[in-house]
Amino acid sequence: MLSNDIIQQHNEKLQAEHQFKLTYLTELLDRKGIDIQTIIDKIKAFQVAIPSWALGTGGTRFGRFPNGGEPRNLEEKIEDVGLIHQLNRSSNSISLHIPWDIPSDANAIKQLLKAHDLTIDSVNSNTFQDQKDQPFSYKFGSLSHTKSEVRDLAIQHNIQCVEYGKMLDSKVLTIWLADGSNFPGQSHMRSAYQRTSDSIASIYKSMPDDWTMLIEYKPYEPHFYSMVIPDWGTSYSLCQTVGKNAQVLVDLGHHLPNTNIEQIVGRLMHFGRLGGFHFNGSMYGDDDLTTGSIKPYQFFLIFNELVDGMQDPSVKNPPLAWMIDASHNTKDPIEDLLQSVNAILTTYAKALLVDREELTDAQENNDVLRAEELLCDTFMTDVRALVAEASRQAGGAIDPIATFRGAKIRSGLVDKRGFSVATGL
Ligand code: RM4
Ligand code: MN
Ligand code: MN
Repeated sequence: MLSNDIIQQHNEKLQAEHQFKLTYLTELLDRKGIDIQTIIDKIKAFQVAIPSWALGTGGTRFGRFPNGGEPRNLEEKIEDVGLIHQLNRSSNSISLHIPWDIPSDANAIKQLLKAHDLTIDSVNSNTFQDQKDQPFSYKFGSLSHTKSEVRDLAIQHNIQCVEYGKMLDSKVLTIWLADGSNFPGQSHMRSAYQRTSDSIASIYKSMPDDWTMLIEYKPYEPHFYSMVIPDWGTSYSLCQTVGKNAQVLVDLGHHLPNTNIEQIVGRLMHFGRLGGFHFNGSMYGDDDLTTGSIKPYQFFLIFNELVDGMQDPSVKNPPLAWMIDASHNTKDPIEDLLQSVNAILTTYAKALLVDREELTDAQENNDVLRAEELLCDTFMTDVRALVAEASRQAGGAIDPIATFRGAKIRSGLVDKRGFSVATGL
């Protein structure tokens, strides 16, 4: 664990400039009738889960270029997330992928989580790869497979994931299904959907009542002609079929270019079926780049929709599960995650500043320009000092990345762990 003194030492160096920016923002917001501390408190409360599989260097099918010091096991993954949380105070949970993260001693893991002030977020099943000694292959599908023995294997795996989750006090199972087809005629589309729906229903039935099932969608990859769950409509229909504790999960990179994601978010919240979010940045598709790095305005419009839904008492949507789902091919994974969390909080903060009454008024009166300008004005406001202040007040760093670099944390991890490469993709 990082000593808190190091964080404080770095904060002291940055304090004067930080205060200067904060004073300006306090006055700016005050003029608009917004209490800065109310916004800071909301930022402090916003926590984003870190997936265990994002702590190592990601790769493409062409290669992987690790820099060393990657976590070698679940314990070290928890340590890395603990470090991120210590630096930004906004990443208080870790998502697991089974079988990459099977706990060998659940009690010891729970102790470790506690020591790092963390909890387990969701448990994610993996039927997109064959495991060693697996009796049947997922080459032609898992929950949608034509053969019942393969479907049963995949169903049992998901049930097993819930069992691991129970041991560690998780209450969320996330299913991302890689099933699909590569060529026209390969798969009977209606039957594949029906088999998937039946398989998901039997997993759902075995889940405890206080658990949530999140169903993710993705338009292409690993299959390129059709995916069994390609879009939010399919996820939504599966959720409707299985029961009230199933929710749609939106992964930002799982859309074709130019999809209006904010509208999808609005629709799902309206139906009360938006369960969670996987944050990342995307140029073309499932690029898994740093959140907010490519289309920051679109990201703001998505958050604007989320905050609008979260603040509207008529919207009956459950609390959302926030997670980063990114891959770090060229940047240090921890730095990239810190950067992503920062972009998420900054964008959330901006969405909180939108004058909803004024926006509604402009919308109701069809004042297109005023409505758009209102959003633009908020988007252009530099609110980074709010996020820095939220972290500082919570005991974290004013500038988490500068502190991570200044304290030479990565080289310390390389010394300790060597040229290790973490499990993941
Ligand atoms: C998928 C999807 C899932 C993630 C895997 C590793 O594209 O985004 O959420 O679990 O990648
Ligand atoms: Mn995802
Ligand atoms: Mn993905």
